[in-house]
Amino acid sequence: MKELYSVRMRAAAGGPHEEGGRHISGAERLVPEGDVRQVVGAMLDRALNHSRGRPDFINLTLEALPAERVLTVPLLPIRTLAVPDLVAGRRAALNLLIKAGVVRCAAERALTALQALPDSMRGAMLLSAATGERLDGYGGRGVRVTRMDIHPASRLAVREALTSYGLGNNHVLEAGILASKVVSAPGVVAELCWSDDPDYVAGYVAIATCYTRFSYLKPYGSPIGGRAFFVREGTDINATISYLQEQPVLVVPGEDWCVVPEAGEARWNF
Ligand code: PML
Ligand code: MG
Repeated sequence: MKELYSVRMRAAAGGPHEEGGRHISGAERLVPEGDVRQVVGAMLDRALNHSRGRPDFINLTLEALPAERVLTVPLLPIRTLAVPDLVAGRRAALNLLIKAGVVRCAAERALTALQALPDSMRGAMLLSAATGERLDGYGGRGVRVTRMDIHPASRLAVREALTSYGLGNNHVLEAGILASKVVSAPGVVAELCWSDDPDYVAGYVAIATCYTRFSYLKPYGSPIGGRAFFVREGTDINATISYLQEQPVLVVPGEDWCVVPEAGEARWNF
């Protein structure tokens, strides 16, 4: 691969994000030149037909990146935990975060902070894994993870694997790619996310070894979702933020990558 293009889209209603517009949709791809035209078209369609509303501001950015700047990181295995409702989902997510090394009060603070958001953020909150204190200075915008994608040679096979488990929607693949980059960032212990799309109630916890989906993490119809990244004490926050926001990353499934078949709560012993 000679060169890759970072293609980024963000859409808002009521003006640009930076002038207080409401976030509608965002997308990230890292593709060879031959795919740029199709990817831009698909992003535009997506921005204009979103369940969060009709945008009146769309920013599309294209940036050529030399292949030698691009890092590869492993795609996390993806498993699903079927939970009966939101309360069970959040309890299981909390327990998994604690198992991963996030201190209970920090995990609880993150859940409270995500629930209390007045509206969705374009990016994520960076929180201390020890205390839950907010560490980034990006306010309502949050830290936006950019310049990542699945390796073009693996996209089709991974999509097919996900589709065979009923996970062929854009949410799972895109979130799996983003989370794989996030947990490869210096100092990041875990990520917690639930969707801002009103009709999508699933969410996940990602740690260094796995992406665990929970079938319910938010109420149906809610347009408020978000992401929290938990960072180890003593981490150089600026280095972490710059990796997340700037380092181009291609995610590659290893030989043992898989979609773990759905498991019941008892099996995972949460
Ligand atoms: C989003 O697409 O809005 C966030 C993704 C949430 C969960 C994705 C999944 O089903 O694994
Ligand atoms: Mg969304």
